[in-house]
Amino acid sequence: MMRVDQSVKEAFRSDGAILAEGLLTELMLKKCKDCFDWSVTHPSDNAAKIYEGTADEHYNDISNPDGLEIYKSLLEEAPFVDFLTELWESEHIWFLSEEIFIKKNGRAGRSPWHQDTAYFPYTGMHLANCWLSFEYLPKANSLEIVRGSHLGAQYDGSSYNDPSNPTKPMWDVPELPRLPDIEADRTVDPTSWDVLSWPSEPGDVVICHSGTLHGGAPVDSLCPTRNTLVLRFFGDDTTYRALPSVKPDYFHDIRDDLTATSNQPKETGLRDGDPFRDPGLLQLR
Ligand SMILES: O=C(O)CCC(=O)C(=O)O
Repeated sequence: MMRVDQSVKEAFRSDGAILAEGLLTELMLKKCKDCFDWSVTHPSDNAAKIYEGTADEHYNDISNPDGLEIYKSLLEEAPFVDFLTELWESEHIWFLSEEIFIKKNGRAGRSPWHQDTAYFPYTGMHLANCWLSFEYLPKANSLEIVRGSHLGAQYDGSSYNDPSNPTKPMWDVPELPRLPDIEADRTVDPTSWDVLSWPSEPGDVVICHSGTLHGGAPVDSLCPTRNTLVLRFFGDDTTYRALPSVKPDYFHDIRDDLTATSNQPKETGLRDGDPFRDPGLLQLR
């Protein structure tokens, strides 16, 4: 396994993203692919075509309750838990859920810039998306991350339903500022945002803090297909932060998927600032 030295820990803490090169052996990558294929052939109620009917249409599924045992077996063998334990120096590690993205035919454009912490009711330093694809991805087709953005403002989410309006607010409440139009800014000045991204080989894993502004990863004629598995984890330094109580303009309410993410403190017992814990979530360490 790649060594998690101080510079890697520091890079994750301050930049909010690292590339774990070669984290997965060929065998482990195959096991990840088997899980991914299971997800493709067993769509959950959350499965959706994002931007359906547009040139940017692509497939997504998240948090399949029937997949928990399958992903649990993978995570007991795969190096993610060991890696994150060292990266965060966290005593405990939990799994939040899996997500898959399929972009194909060289057509689907960018995933909009967003922070996952606008969709999930938690915050803290120990949040990670392990983002891995089963194809070689040039830098131009890889996930992009605004350096250090997990330490900055919490924006509203993207409603993810209009590719021509990527900052369309999901909650539209005064306490959450609308997402900045990062692509418009970059069109005017490509250096306006400090963006990290890496080309990646199968077996490499982009690990980003779930609160970073991240997006991009389009497919095009040079890189026509991307099959991506995202595994989300959290550690000790994670606290509950209630989402707005209004209904989101989003294709489903992620709070419905996870018992701990209910926004009803009287049901979960969780209040803002409480450690984000729930017996229903899979503890891996
Ligand atoms: O792969 C993508 O297109 C988006 C990934 C993403 O937003 C995430 O991992 O949270």
